[in-house]
Amino acid sequence: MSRASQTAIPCTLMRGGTSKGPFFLASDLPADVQTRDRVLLAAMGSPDVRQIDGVGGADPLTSKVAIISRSSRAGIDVDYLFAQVSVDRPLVDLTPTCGNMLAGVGPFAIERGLVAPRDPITPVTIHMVNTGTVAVAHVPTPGHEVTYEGETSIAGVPGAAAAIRIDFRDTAGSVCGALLPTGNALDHFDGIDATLIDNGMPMVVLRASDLGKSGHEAPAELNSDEKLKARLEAIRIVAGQRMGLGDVRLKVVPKMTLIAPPQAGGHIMTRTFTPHKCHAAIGVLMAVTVGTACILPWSVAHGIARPPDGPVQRFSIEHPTGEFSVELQVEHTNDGLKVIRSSLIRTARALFRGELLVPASVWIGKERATSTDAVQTVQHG
Ligand code: NQM
Repeated sequence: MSRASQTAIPCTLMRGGTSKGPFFLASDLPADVQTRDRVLLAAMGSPDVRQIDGVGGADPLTSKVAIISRSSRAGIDVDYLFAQVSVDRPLVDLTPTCGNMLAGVGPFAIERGLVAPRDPITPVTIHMVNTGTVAVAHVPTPGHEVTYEGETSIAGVPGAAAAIRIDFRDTAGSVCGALLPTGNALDHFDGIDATLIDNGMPMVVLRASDLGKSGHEAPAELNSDEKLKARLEAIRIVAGQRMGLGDVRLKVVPKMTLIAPPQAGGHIMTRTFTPHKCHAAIGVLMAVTVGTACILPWSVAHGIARPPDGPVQRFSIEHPTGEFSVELQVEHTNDGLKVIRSSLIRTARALFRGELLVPASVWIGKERATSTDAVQTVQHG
């Protein structure tokens, strides 16, 4: 009797913004969470610094998974669950969402038949399961077909592609429950000022100069500075507790950002850690959150950031490979400043469609009697 030694799972490998990873329909993965996470680890080849036995790219930015399903929520098209698969540990972190992988969700949902395409743009309303927040991605679909070709370049990705505008609403307190989880715009750790903030991503914003850095260093230089990384991690662990995130040693939040005065026409310079490695650019919701910190009166960015004026602020965040522009629509309320909408541009591209194979010893698979997707039925016994 034959027994298939691998289970085939329908999958699209996508670049979303400056991240990359497999996109799955939730219905194609195990319903049981532990089995699902074992499957994700096996799919990516984790834990292993090279991820040689899977499709992970041996970097946190390319060890990400998007799990998509049709939403049963009113006014929402699809649910997007993000999984950060650790490269070198048997760990899957569902705490934050990822705004870069989010850029691939709209095209994937349309191409997999979850959302009917319009002409020339299809708005896809996405519930980000990890944080309970909502984004609307405007996907170019001329002639009712997703197009990836276009003229838009984003820092950190060579070439140009079709622009996907993403609007966020209500991102304040996405994980921590409040924009300023400690109630303060400025906290202090061992003589260092910090702003602990969550406008879509829990983050600790620090002045680079307080850590003896210019904020203009190359990521490789910061990544090899073990003393700096140990100091950042010590701050992160205490900050995580204060932000209500509990013991964050195994979590990928809060992320850490060093800020410095801009030097290329932007409004702030950043070096962001995700959280243990310096990002080649900056994450999407990280950019929204850092931009928000920069316009808050009396945050750690006071006197460093040069925010524009007006109710709609186009905030340009400099990072190691260029800049990231975020449009922030702000309102001053009795409780302080409120960001009511943030918008930005990303690009995405489907890179590969097929079946991702995981050892049957990890998951034997299942029959999908009602699904019309191409499936390979695993032979039992
Ligand atoms: O902040 C990096 C990325 C991210 C997260 C990371 C992100 C976001 O650049 O929304 O996109 O935290 O690993 O993809």
